Amino acid sequence: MRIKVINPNTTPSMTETIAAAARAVAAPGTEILAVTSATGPVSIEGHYDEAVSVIGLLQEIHKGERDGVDGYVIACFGDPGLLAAREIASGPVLGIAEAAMHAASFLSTGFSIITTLGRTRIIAEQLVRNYGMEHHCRRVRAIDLPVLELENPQSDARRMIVEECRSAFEQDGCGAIVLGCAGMADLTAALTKRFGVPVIDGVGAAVKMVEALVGLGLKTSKRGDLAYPLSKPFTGRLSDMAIAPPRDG
Ligand code: 2AL
Repeated sequence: MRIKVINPNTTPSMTETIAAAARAVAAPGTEILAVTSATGPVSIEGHYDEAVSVIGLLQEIHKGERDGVDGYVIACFGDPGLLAAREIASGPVLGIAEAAMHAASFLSTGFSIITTLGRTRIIAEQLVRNYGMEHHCRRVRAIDLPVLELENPQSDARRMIVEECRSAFEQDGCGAIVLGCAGMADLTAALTKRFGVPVIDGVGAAVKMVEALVGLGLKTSKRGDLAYPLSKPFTGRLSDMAIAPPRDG
């Protein structure tokens, strides 16, 4: 099967981190197509970044549908554009935040999330509520570091994440850690070994869950609000994103 993993920010080095995490867990018969959005912010750190990033993300889903991709992963912890992506995809589309939180809820009675900036912490708290995870998530924590600092070998990101994990175990009573940024995917193995608890990277979790759903023969429901968008003209710069009318027969 072919799973398209989309980094909705425009930083190719982060896509490499994401691709490595996806390929490390993919089954032998799974091909990972890892792509970087062609348009949008270099990192996604707020509502505005998310909103603008969704256009590039949806363009990649459109391409994926033309290429016959089996399923998708949105590799940004805000899960930007998740429901819009599901409207235009036939196969499953999973966000890394929802995949990681669901995985963590299977493995512990309470998890803490460690994300980048204070403002993305607030967005992650909203996701916790949207996904009905209030009873599973003990706390969302931030290291107060911009997303692209995770890509900077000179930054103190690793040490800060290790310290934040330690505080989470001491103060939150959590049994698992969810890494709250796609750019943290390469830390999973080292943190798991260091702390001896499940440390969940959403990229890997989402790839395995898409594999499972596709393996079960399941697709995105086209009944109700996830039905394909209505055909209508789009005007202005995004006119090519209009949905073509269904063909007869
Ligand atoms: C992210 C992420 O995963 N990629 C990005 O650009 N911003 N999310 C985050 N919470 O830091």
